[in-house]
Amino acid sequence: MKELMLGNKAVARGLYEAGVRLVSSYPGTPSTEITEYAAEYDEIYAEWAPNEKVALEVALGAAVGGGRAFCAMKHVGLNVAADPLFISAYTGVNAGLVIGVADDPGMHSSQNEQDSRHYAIAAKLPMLEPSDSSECLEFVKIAYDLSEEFDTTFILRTSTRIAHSQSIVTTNPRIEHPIRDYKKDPSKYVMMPSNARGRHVVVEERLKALTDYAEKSPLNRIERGRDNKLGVIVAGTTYNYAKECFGDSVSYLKLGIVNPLPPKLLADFAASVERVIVIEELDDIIESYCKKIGLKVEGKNLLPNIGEFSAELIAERVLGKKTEAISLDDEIPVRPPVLCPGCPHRGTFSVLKKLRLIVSGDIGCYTLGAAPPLSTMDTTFCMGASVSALHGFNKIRNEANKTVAVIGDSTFMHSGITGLLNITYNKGNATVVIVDNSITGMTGHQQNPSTGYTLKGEPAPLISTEKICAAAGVDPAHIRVADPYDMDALEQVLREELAFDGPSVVIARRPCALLKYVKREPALTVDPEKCKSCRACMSIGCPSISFIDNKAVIDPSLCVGCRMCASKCRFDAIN
Ligand SMILES: Cc1ncc(C[n+]2csc(CCOP(=O)(O)OP(=O)(O)O)c2C)c(N)n1
Repeated sequence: MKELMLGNKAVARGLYEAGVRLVSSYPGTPSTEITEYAAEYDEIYAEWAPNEKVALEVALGAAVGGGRAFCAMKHVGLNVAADPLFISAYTGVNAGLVIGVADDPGMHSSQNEQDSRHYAIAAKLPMLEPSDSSECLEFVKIAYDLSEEFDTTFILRTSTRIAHSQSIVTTNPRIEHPIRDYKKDPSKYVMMPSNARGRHVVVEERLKALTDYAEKSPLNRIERGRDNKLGVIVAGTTYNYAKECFGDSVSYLKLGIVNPLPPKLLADFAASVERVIVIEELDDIIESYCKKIGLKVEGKNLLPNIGEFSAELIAERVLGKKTEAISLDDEIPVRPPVLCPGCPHRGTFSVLKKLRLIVSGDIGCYTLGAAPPLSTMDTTFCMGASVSALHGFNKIRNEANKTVAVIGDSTFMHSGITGLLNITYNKGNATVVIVDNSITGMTGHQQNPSTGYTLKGEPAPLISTEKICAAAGVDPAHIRVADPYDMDALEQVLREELAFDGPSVVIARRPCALLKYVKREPALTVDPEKCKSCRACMSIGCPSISFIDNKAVIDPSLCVGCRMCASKCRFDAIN
């Protein structure tokens, strides 16, 4: 059957057709929907793990146990999963294991621009890169067969454009693969020096065999152009951009296998055209490899290693052609991301701002507390870092009564717990604010260990954040829960815990206003007679409040009646 399909959905369809039995992932844009779509198939056991390292270890265990397994993550997730990633190259798999990693050139929703191909090279693992949804589906199936043939983890690299664009795919029935035999084999699966030495040899030999495969694989193909003046080497998104820019006027070497690269194929292609340009987003990996093997190619002398490409960019940089950008009649106002109306994080950040605290931030919806008018975040590094970095900051500056860490419920489960252990163990003095909106909000409402539901929507044991904090060594008297809508009460609790000389946790708990079960209250209105135009209501940065004719106005289509603005109004004008 033919179907128009999102890249991420096509990857999930590929998992289904390839007979995958287990998917374990941690969400991260733009990879999240792969796992959500995979969970819709009854034949696939799918789960959210608390972080990417756990997810990959679960998938590796399943593959070694004999069932085809998969694990999805965004590029920075691969940093978290790097330890099992590298080791899986040594152990090999048994049943097929594929890791889907989605890069985000242009940083549509990421804290950095990172080229995951470096990981494939460093871990000596094969990596495939599809150019559209159809290839997403097909490459997944091929990856499983090759994973079993070469006994290795495969990485499927996508990017935002591939993950979140739609194109036609042809679907086929699922092919079941019986659970493979598991044989105890410590020399292969117990990675200690004496065994690992032998396995390193296997890794190197396998890489050579994969290179031979890449030389003749149909995943790497040449499309001949009208003449032999220009040849471009492309992979993933850049194939589409180059096609749109050059049509059939140039020759293409389209690489579906981006690691290992095929030296002979590259050399033959380069020899068949007068000029070769490598068109690759982010780093100059293919270009450097070509140069290393003595080929004369161009690439980053013309094209940037920052941001996303487009057909227009390539036309401009390679052909010197300026393309008129399509302009719309209306001017579209800039819409920076903001906390939603009714977001409980708004109450927390209003209080933190009032207390003028130094805030060690983290990654989630609450990172938007850094944006004006709240502007209440000093640092944001990576998931979990708020807690550990605060400990370091406090050890140096000794100002624990002026500093807090802010971390979401999912992020706390992901990697905040170990930071808290570190504080208590090392006799730190720090106040950690867990902004618990009972969901993984940032990536679109995924369940996590603290929400009481699994990925498949089944009830699950509700892991108590309070008990984890207590088990991590925080005195239960200093694990406090407050409602962020009640800003006065939250302020009081925070003041008390900041004054305490020792580790403390404040859980600002209220479910995300967008959760289906959260009742929306009637929209509030402003009495223009009572409004004194003091703009105190604007200080919380709610997008449903604006000023018209110097009076506050509330947009009833946005307001959820949370009353946080009303509690800021000294003139009782909002009701
Ligand atoms: C290592 C890593 N994995 C995944 C992500 C994607 N991501 C960003 S924030 C976040 C979790 C946010 O959930 P939570 O901590 O509950 O805060 P909320 O967004 O609900 O406020 C995720 C999964 C990331 N940035 N880094």
